[in-house]
Amino acid sequence: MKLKIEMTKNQALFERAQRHIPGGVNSPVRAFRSVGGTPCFFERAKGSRICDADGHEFIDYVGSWGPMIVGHAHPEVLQAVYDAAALGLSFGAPTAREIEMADLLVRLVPSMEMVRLTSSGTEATMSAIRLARGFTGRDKIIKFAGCYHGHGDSLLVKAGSGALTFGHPSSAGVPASLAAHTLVLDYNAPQQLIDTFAQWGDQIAAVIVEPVVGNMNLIAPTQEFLRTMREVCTQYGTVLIYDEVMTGFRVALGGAQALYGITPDLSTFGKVIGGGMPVGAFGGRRDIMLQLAPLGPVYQAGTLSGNPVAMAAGLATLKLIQAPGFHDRLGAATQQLTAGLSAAARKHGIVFSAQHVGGMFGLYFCERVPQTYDEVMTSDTAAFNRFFHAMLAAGCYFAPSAFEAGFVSAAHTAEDIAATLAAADRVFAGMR
Ligand code: HOZ
Repeated sequence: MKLKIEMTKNQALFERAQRHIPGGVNSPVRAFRSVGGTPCFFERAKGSRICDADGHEFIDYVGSWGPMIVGHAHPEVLQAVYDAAALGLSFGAPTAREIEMADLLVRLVPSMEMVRLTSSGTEATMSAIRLARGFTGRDKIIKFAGCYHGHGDSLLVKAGSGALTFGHPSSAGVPASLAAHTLVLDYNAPQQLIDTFAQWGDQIAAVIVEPVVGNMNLIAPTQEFLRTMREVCTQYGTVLIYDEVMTGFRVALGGAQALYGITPDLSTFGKVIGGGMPVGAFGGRRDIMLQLAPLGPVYQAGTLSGNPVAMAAGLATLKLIQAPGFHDRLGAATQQLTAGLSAAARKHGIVFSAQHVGGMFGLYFCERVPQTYDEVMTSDTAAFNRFFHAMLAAGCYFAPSAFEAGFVSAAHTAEDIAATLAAADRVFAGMR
C-alpha cells in the first residue's frame, strides 16, 4: 500500500512558488536555506503576532525586517493608508505629503538639511553613493566587510545579509572594474581607516557604514571607530554616509547619529519611514544635495518616489513613535528579551550571548558578544538553526539566519516577552 503524505499549506505554496520564482522567494533570506525546512508563507499579522498559511500564530521578532516598529496593522497607520488610497494610488507628480515627510525628516534627524525620497533603501544607498561621487569627482568608496547597503553594484562587495548567509558576499554580475573602486575594511578597526586614508585619501569619494550593523547579525560600533571615521572623512573631504535604513528612528528617534552624537554628511533611510510600505530616502548637507538633478548634474529619479500611500503610512508611523518615552519603552522591552534569553541560556549551559541597541537585537551562539566580522563568524550556526526551529515550533518567529538582527515593536507586551522566555527556557534545556 502506498503511503500518502499530506503536504502542509506552507509546503504546497513553497512548491508552487518555486515553479516561477527563483528559489520560491523574492528576497533570498526568506527561503530558509541556511536554517533548512520550509519557509512560512504569511497570511496576516496584527500587533506583535503573525500568522502563516497553516494557521500557526507566532510572536514576530522580524517585523518585516524593521519597518513594523508600532506593530502590524496599527489602526492609525491603516486608517492613513485607506484615506490616502481613496484619493489615488500614484500620481507621478509632487504631493503635499512629500513635503510633510521631508520637513519631518529634517526636523527629527540631526544631520538632515535636504531630503530626496525613493522607493527602497537600496535605491537610497545607490543614489547616495552616486551623489557622493558626483560631488567629490572621485570614484573610490570605502565600505566595511559584513555591512549590507542593499544590492547596488558598488555595494555588493563583501556584503552582509543574504549575501553573507549564502556565502556569496561578493555577487556575480558586478563588473570587476566597478568592484575595484570599492575598498573593503574591517568594522570597528579605526587604524585601518587611518592607514587607508593615508594612502588613498584624496581619491575616496565616500565612506558608507551601518552605524550599528544589522546585516551580519547585530554589531555595535565603538565610539572610537565612529569618531575616527568622522575625522578622516572631514580631513580628506570625503562624504561620510550613514546607512540608517535599519537604525533610523529605531535605535533612537534621531537614529544612530543622534544616539552616538556623530554628524554624517549624508544619511539613508527606509523601513520605519514607510511604516511597512516601500520607501527609502537619502539626504543631508545642503551643498551636497544641491548637486542632484534637476538642480545639479547628478541624475536620480523614480516613478513611485514619494508615493502618496507610502507617505501616509510613514507619516502615521512617525507620528506614533514621537510619543513621549516611546524609544525608552521599546529599548526596555528589547533589553528584557535579550537579558532573559542570556539568563535562560546560562542556566542550561548553552554557549550564547545577546545584546540590543534600542529596538534592535542580536543573538549569538558564541561566548561573548562579537564586535567584528571575524568574531561573529565564529558563531555556531548549527546551534542557531536548532534554536530557530525549536522556537518556531514553540510559536516565536526569529529571522531565519544567524546573520540577521532581530526587531521588537511597541506592540510586544510583557506577556509576549515572558512567553518567549518560557519557550526559550524549554528550547535551551533541549539543546544541552
Ligand atoms: N536585507 C534585508 C534583511 N537584512 C531584507 C531581507 C528580506 O526582506 O528578505
